[in-house]
Amino acid sequence: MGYTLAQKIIKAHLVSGDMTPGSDIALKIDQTLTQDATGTMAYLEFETMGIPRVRTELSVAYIDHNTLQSGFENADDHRFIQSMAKKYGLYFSRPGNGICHQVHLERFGKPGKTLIGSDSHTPTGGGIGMLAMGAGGLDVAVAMGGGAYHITMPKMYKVNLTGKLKDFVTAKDVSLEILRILSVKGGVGAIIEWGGPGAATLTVPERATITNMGAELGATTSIFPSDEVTKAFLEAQGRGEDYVPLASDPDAEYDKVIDIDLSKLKPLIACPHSPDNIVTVESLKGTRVDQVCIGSCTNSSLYDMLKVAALLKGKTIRPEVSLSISPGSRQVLSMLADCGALSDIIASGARVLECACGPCIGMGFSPNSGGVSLRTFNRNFEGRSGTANGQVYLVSPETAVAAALTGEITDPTLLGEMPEVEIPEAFKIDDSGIIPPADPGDADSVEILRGPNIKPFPQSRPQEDDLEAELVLKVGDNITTDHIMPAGAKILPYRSNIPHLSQYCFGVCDETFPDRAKAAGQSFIVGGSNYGQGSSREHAALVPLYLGVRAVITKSFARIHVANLINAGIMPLTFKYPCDYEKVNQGDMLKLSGVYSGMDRGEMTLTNVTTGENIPLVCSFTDRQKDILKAGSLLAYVAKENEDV
Ligand code: MIC
Ligand code: SF4
Repeated sequence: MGYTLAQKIIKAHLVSGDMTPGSDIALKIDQTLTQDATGTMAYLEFETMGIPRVRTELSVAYIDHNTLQSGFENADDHRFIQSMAKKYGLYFSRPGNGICHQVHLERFGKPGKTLIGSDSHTPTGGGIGMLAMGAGGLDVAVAMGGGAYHITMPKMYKVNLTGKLKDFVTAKDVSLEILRILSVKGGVGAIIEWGGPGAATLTVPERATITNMGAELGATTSIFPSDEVTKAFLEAQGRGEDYVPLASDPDAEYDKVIDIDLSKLKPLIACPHSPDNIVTVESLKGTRVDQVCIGSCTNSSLYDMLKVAALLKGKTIRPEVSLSISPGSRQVLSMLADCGALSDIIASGARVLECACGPCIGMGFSPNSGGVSLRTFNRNFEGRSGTANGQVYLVSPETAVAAALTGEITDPTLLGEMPEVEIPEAFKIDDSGIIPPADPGDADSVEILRGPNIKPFPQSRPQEDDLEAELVLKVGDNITTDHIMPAGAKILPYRSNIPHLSQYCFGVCDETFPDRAKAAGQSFIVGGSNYGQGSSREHAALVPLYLGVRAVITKSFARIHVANLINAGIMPLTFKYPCDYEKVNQGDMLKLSGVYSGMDRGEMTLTNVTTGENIPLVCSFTDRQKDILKAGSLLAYVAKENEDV
C-alpha cells in the first residue's frame, strides 16, 4: 500500500512511534513560528530551558495580534520578543509586516517541511505542501530547543475536488462547504488532504484559505500537493529553489473520501456563533448589515484584495455600513498601492487598517450593539468581536463587498460580471520588515528587555493519587478557548500576566467562576463534547491552573487544548458513557481515587460524593503524557529529563 502525502512527510520526520492511527508519534520539526499573543509566554518558557540558540532550521517570531498599543504592555512585549529573537537566533517580523501565516507562506514556507506554530491557523502552510500544525506555546518552545513534537498519529481523509469554481464562488465557500459537511468536530484526529483534478484549478492563496480553515474542523492539519501551481507561486516569490514536487502515491488509502464538485458550489455564509452554522447567502438575502470586515489570515492575500478592489472600483459603500480592509502583509499592501488598487479601495469609503489580525481577534473595530458584521475571517464565536451581542457571519471577500455596497446580505453573483483580476508574475520582494538574529558570537551581549507586565507563570503541581474537589463549573458542548480565556483589545495585553488574565476566565459563560474557583482552592470543570475547540492559546490551560483547576472531565476534547492541559499538568478525562454527563451538577463534590493506576489502566472511577453515585471515566494517556502529569507539567518533565541525561 502506498503512502498519502502527509504520511510521506511524517515518515521522513519520524523520531519515534509507529504510524498506526491513534499511536503516539514524535516528529522532528524543521520550522517554528510564534505570534505575539502567544509568543511572550512561549519565549519565557523557552528561556527556562537554558538552551543558548534555537535548534530548528528556521524559527520566526511575528508581531501581528497585539498591535493596538493603548498602554505600555503590548509595546513592552514586542521589545521583549524582539530581544529574545535577536539573542536566541530567530527572525523577527516587525509589527506592520503582516499576519504570521500570510508572511510565512510568502517568505518562508517550504513544501515537505514540518512547521509548528503557537497559533491554530498554522496549517495555512499546507497550501504549499508543508505539514504545518498549530500547537501550544510550550510545545513550540520545546521544538525550538530541538525537541520532537508529539501528536497522535492521525487518520487520513481525502477531499477529491472536481470541476472549477464559478465566478463569485470562492475558496472560502469551499471551506464553508466542508464545514457544512463535517462540522466543527468532523476533522478531529485526522489530516485532510485536498486533491483531485479540481485542485489544479486553485491558486496557492486559494489553497491556503482552505488549509487555514481546516483549523475550524478540528483537524490536525490540512494539506495540498506541491505541484506546478506551487512552483509558480514560489518562483513569483523569488524562491523557486524551495520547490519540491510532492504528491500521494496512487494506491494510498484513506479513512474517508469526500467528493466536492467545485462547479456546483454556491456562495455560502456561516451564521452566528459557529463556523459550521452554514446556509446559502441567497437564503439570508435582505438581512441588514452594519459592518463588513475584509482580511485575516484566511482572506488577505493579494489575490483576494485585488478582487475586492476591482469590485469596489468606481463605487461607494452604503452610508450605514462601516467597511474595514486589512491586507495580510506589507507585500500585499505595497503591491496594492503600486498598481492603484489601494486608491480604488480608499475611494469606495473603506477604512484601511494595518496589516495585522485586527478585528479578527477583537483588536479594534468591534461592531455596534447587536450589530450584524459580515467578516471574511475564520471564527465567529460569541463575544470574540469584542461586542458581546454582536452578530458575526463568515463570508468570502466577494460576498463581503456585495454587502458593503448594498447594506444587506446579498448574493454576490448579483453584482454583475466578475472583473478580470491579473496576478502579477513576480511579487514585490522587500524583506526589510524581517530582522535577522544576531550572529552567534554576538548573542551573549544581547540584553533581554523585560517590562513590568511580565509576571511569573503559575506553578504546577504533580498529580496526586487521590483528588477530592468541587465541580465549580459545568458547561455544554463546543466550548471554545475564546469562552475559557477570552481575547480582545482589553485582555490580550495581559498574556504574560496570568494573575490579571484570571479575572476574565470563562467570563462569557459565568462571571463568578474566577472567584468561586479561587475560593474552592482546587476544583474540577465538566464540559460536553469538543471542549477547547478553536485557538491554540495555552492561556486557556495556564489560567485554569492558576485558579486551582486540577482536572477537566468532558464528553470529548479538541486536539490542541487537550495537549495544553496535559502540558500545564491538568488532567483531561472523558466520560466512558457520554450520558453520564447528566450525573454531575455544578457545586457537587467529586472524588477521583487511584489516579496513578487509573492512568495506566486507562480507566478511573469518579465518585459523586454529593449523590453517592460512581461514574466510569476513560483516558488514553501515552507514557510520556503520564510522566508529564506525574511531574506536574511539561516544563517540569523536560527539566527532569535534562537532569537524568
Ligand atoms: C485566534 O485566531 O483565536 C488566535 C488569536 O490567533 C489564537 C491564538 C491566540 O489566542 O493567541 C489561535 O488561533 O491559536
Ligand atoms: Fe490572527 Fe485571526 Fe488569523 Fe488568529 S485567525 S491568526 S487572530 S487573523
